Amino acid sequence: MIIKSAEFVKSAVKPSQYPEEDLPEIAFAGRSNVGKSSLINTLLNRKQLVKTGSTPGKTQLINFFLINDMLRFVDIPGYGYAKVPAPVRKKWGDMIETYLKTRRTLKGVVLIMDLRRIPGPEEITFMDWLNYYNIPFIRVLTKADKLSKAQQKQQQMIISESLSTDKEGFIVFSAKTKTGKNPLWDAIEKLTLNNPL
Ligand SMILES: Nc1nc2c(ncn2[C@@H]2O[C@H](COP(=O)(O)OP(=O)(O)O)[C@@H](O)[C@H]2O)c(=O)[nH]1
Ligand SMILES: [Mg+2]
Repeated sequence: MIIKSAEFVKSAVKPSQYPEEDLPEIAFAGRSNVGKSSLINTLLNRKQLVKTGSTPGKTQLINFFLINDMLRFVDIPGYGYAKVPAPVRKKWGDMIETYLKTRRTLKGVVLIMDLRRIPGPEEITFMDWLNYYNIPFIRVLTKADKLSKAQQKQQQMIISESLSTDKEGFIVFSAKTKTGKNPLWDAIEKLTLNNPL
């Protein structure tokens, strides 16, 4: 995909604040600090369209970005942040689940995990939601540059076993080396182009 334009549109916590359902959307999810903002910036050839490396504030919002006037990226706030009190977690869960289950223009989710880490209950629960609502998703394992090629293969195997999935069912990614950028765009385009509104 050649990026001609990419801009922040708006933030939302509830459906009345979402943009109109007039364009296909791809949402990005992952636990805090996994590298979600860096991944989105890499896809869009931007350094800081989405702010990276910041501690999440109290207000967790769903952020909408418009790409080439034809597609929206939706940045879902990170989960699994330690020290978040249960009521805040519940509010987060409700906000995300509402988006996932009501958004008719949502074509798929990019679920970002750390290649060095075995997925935990947050990731499992999230995939359960996606399966339950019949939302296609792309599994990405990021920060690949932190491991050797051999370690990458090894981790991919361990993670696929822990999720009982095919070990080819992942896109290995790095925001640093841009590994996986083209395969990820291909997968995103497949979800959006094969499923017009
Ligand atoms: N080495 C390396 N560091 C990364 C990568 N992606 C993100 N990071 C770093 O991980 C930290 C969190 O990244 P960020 O994109 O803000 O994560 P987010 O909280 O999931 O949005 C930052 O310090 C990034 O520079 C990557 O692919 N490789
Ligand atoms: Mg972020």
